Amino acid sequence: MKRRQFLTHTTAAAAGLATSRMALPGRAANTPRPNFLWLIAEDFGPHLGCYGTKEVWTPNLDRMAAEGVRYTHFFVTGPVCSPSRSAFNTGMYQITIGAHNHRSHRDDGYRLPDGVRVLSDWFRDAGYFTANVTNFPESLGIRGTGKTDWNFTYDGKPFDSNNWADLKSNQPFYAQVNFNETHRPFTAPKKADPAKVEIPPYYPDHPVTRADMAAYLDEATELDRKVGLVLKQLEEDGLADNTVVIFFGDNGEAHVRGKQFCYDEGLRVPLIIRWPKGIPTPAHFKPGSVDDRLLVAIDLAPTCLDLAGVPIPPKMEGRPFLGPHVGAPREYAFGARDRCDMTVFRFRTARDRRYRYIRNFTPDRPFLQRNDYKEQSYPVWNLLKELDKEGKLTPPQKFLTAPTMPEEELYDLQNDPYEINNLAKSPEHQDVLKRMRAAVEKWIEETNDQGRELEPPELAAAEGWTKPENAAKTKAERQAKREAMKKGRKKEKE
Ligand SMILES: [Ca+2]
Repeated sequence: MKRRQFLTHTTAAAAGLATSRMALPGRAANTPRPNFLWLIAEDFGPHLGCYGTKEVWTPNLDRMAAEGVRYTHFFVTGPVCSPSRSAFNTGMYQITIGAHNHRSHRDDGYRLPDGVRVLSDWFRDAGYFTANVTNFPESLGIRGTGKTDWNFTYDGKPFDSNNWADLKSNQPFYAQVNFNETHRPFTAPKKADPAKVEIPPYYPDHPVTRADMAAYLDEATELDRKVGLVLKQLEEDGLADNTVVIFFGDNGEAHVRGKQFCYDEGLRVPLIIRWPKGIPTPAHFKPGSVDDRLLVAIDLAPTCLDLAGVPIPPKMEGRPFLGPHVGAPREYAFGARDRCDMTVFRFRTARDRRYRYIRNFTPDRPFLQRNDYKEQSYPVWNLLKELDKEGKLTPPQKFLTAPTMPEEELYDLQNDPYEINNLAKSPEHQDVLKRMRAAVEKWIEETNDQGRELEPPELAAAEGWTKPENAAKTKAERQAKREAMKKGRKKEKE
C-alpha cells in the first residue's frame, strides 16, 4: 500500500480510536502493542565496543547490539542539542519548524507550526502513556536528566510522568531516559589509557588531547553501566518482553570539530534497537544484524508510530524504516547548523553513502570563532590556538585555525574517513559536487528553510539567551554568568 493510501486508510481507522489502550483496528485483538523506550545519550558519537572503539568498556550496549540491530549510518539533523532534539522529538527538520538556532525560542512564546506536534502528543492521543524518566528506584542510584531542550514553547506538560515506577501499570508506554554522561564536563572514573586512545589527524597528538579523549571515552563506559542498570530494571519489572528499546545519541561528541559542526564527528551517532521477544518482529529488522541504511534521527518518530499502528501525521518529514510501510531508501542524510551560543554560522550538508558535501553560507569567519563555552570547556580549542602561534600544526590542524572557511567542502568518506581532503575543487569530482550541491539546494526549497535569513545581530550577541536584554554587557557580568553556568552544569552532572 502506498503511503498516501495508508494514511487515508489508517486516519479513518484511528478516528474511531477510543481513549482506552485497546488494540488498534487492523491489528489482531490479541496482538499487544509494544512499549517504546528511548535511551538518549548526550553529545555522543558511535564510540562503543560494538562500533570498534578501543579503550571503552560497554558490555551492556554491546549485548543489546548483539541481540538487536546496530545501525552504522544514522545521522542527527543538527550537530547540537536543541535543534537536534526539536527535530527528532517532532519528526521534522529543525529548519522547517523554525527551531534551527540553538535555544532561540525558549521563552518568547514561539509555537510549532500547525499540524506539527511532539511525538508524546501523537502517542498520548493513541492511548499511550508517556514519560521522560528522571526518577528510578533508589537502589539503582541513577537519575535521568529529563531534558527536552526544545526551541519552541510547549503549553502544558509534554510527558505524563517522570517516574519509572509509573510505567508498569500504564502500558503501553512511550518513555525516554535522557543521560548526562558524555556531556562535558567529563567526570567519570578514569579507566581508558590516554596512550592507547585514537586521535583524529585534525587534532594535535598531544598529552592534552589524549587526556581529554580518554576522559570522554570513560564517560561512555560510565554511560554503559547506567544503561545496563536501566535494562536490568526493565527485565525485573517484567517489561523487557514487550518493550522496544532504542538507544541513540542526541548529537555528535563535544570535541572541537564534532558538536556544532557538520562533519561525521558532529552528525553521526550510534543507533541500536532491541526488539522484544513477545512482539512479532517487524519487516526490515533482523535480530543480531548490522544495518547500513542511511537514516536520520527524524525517522525515529514516524517509525515508532507506525510500529504502534498509529497513523503517521501527514506533515511529518521523517520516514519509517521498520515495519510494513518502509519506502525507498534515503539517498541523502541532510543536516544543518545555525547559530550556536554567540557564534553565528550557517551550514547545510548532505551525506550520501560515500560522500559528504557541506555548503557554508558564512565563509568569512574563522572556524574557531569566539565561543566562550568552548574556550572554557574544550582544552583542545585552546591548545590549537597555542600550537598555531608556535607554528606546530599540520595542514589538517591548520584548517581549524585559518581566518576563513571554504564555501564548499566535499569529502570521500570511503578513502578519507576523517574528512580532511577537501575535493570541492578537484576536477574529477565536479559531477559529485554538482549533484550534491543541487540536492542541498533542493532540500532548502522543499523544507522552506527558515534559516535563509540570519538572526539579527543583537539576538545573536545575546550569548545563548533568547532576549538581547539578558545578554551580559560588561566583562564582569559575563564572568558572573559563566560562573553561574559552570555551577549549573556541575550541579546537573551530580
Ligand atoms: Ca547534546
